[in-house]
Amino acid sequence: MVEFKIKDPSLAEEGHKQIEWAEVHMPVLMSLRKSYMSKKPLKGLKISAALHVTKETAVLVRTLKAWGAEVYLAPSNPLSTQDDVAAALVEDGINVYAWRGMSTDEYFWAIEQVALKEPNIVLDDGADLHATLHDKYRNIASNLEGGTEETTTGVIRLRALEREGKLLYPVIAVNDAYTKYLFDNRYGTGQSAVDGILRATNILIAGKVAVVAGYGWVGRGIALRLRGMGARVIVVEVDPIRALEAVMDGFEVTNMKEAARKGDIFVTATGDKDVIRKEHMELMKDGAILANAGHFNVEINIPDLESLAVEKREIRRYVVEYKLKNGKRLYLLAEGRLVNLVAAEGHPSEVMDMSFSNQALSVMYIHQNKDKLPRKVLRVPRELDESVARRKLESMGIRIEELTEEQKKYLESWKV
Ligand code: ARJ
Repeated sequence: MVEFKIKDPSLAEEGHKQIEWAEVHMPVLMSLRKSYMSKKPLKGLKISAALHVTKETAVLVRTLKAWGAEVYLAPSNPLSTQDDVAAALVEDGINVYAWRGMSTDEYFWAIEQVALKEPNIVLDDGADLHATLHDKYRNIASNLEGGTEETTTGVIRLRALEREGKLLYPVIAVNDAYTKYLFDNRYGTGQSAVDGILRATNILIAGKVAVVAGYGWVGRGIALRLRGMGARVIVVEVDPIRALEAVMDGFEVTNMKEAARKGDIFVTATGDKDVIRKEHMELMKDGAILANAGHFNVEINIPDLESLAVEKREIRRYVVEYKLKNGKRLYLLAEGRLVNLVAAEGHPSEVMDMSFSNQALSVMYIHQNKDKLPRKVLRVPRELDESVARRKLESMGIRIEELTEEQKKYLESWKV
């Protein structure tokens, strides 16, 4: 019996078409699915996942099911679920508790549903599921073989758990695989954040002043793509090394107070809270647009925005106009949640292909090495990471060079 709570089961046909479209663009994950399908490496396992319910996530969870697992799926954000995909997954025998526009309480209810299934392995994006297990269901957590974590914010939270000596099972930081952050965080967010801003606003990027807060892999990607479309990009960063890198990459770098006066579009990608707050909002130009690409809706201080506003209305889907006491109008996109997943469809399938191949391989690795892995935050093994890159190149029809025996010897020798 499939358990579910979703928007509308009759959307399944539309969802299946979306999933098929994603499959066409996820050749690595599809080839992995096929390679291991007959062996059923996850047979008898219960897997609970809290991931954005998108067509790409569908390709991942269908792969886990094809490998023999029973899968329970909760969302990773109340506003990112693609309801047609959720319906298709239920039809495919995946237990889904997700619909677009759920409340915060309903969101945590969904997380609890999948936590309470006493899973063997958990997949998470942002660590709300890991945190719930550690906070409320320690018995269930102690019995887990292990878990994975998709994103930077989640890895940071799990490292905090580990530092306090409280991590109850091994977690593979999928985010930290090269074939994840170099592509998903940089080129994935670079494109999908711009996609979200454009679908929400339909503004012209060329000629605008765009302010990007945070020059990690996500911020780098967004700054790069906005510049590519003709924006003059200002980077705001707290880390001196990253700030210097942004300067030498050719961006203007300054603090938020200065940037606030100049920007037409603001995009936060720091992972921290209160990056844009009252004192900045008061300085902004009439018409400034605020968007967030970080995992949580805390980077733009929304209570500050509410307190400054005398009037508020939705002017377009996912665009809320705040009229301030000083007469200026600020526009908040996607309620300050991940603009790429709320106002667009998240990253394109081609990058999720690599991220989710790492997820699938990590799940298999955890199961094969259960009882052997330390209760720590672990990296994706280098061989798996490289195998994803190799399969991706192969799928693109690209050949790479090989070292000769002589070259290998040369690289292994220290002699003059
Ligand atoms: C599922 C997605 C998609 C998508 O890998 C990205 C990451 O690190 C998350 C931060 O919450 C979001 C996740 N992501 C981006 N695009 N997950 N389907 N299409």
